[in-house]
Amino acid sequence: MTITITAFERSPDRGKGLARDMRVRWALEEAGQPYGVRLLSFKALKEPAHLALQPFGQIPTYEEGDLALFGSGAIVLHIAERHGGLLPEDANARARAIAWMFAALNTVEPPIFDRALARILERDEPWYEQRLRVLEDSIRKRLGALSSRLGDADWLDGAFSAGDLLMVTVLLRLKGSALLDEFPTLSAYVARGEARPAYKRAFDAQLAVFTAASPG
Ligand code: GTB
Repeated sequence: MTITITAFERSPDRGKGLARDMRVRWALEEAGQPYGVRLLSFKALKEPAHLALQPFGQIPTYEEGDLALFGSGAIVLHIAERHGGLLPEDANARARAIAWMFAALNTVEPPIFDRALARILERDEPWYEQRLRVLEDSIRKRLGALSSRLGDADWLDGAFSAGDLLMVTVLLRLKGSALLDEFPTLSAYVARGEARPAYKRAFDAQLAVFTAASPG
């Protein structure tokens, strides 16, 4: 059955792969599943046809036959459960990989995403610097703990899993920032993720959308 996902027609990140369709594209590439992409304008996101698929009017969504899903974590979990390569066979190892998926989205991503939003939306507020410090301290705590746990392993729990896939996409938002540079173990972890052929295919596919929308 054909898989169709949605993505921004014109991503504000200009093809850096930071929007959340990237993690779905990467999961599909790891699973070896072909997919189509429906590109949406910001206006189309809030129209009834898309709201029926994604109640909050966001990308990404996932359609396959009768199934429609929203929420990048739920979509990646679905892909990982249906296809090989993203979750271990052993039941306990599988549960631990899923725990890392939740940790990426619930524990590590929130302060990183809030910092990104603050840098865009709150820069002119009188309390901006103070808020940034609070957010960066909280990111530092998460990165410190994650870095200690990863140690000198390649991946968070044995073989590469959907937990690593989500964690790397979350950390990528800090790529090139002094914050990530403070944790060389994590910079190297992110680089290992980016070096995976499936990551590269997914990245190139989302970049091609931006390039086609902005020729020259
Ligand atoms: N919980 C949902 C999920 O995981 O799928 C959240 C989805 C979400 O945040 N979607 C964003 C969206 O559709 C795009 S990814 N926003 C439009 C809207 O809410 O109207 C977040 C995002 C947006 C832009 C950049 N960027 O430009 O760098 C990065 C990430």
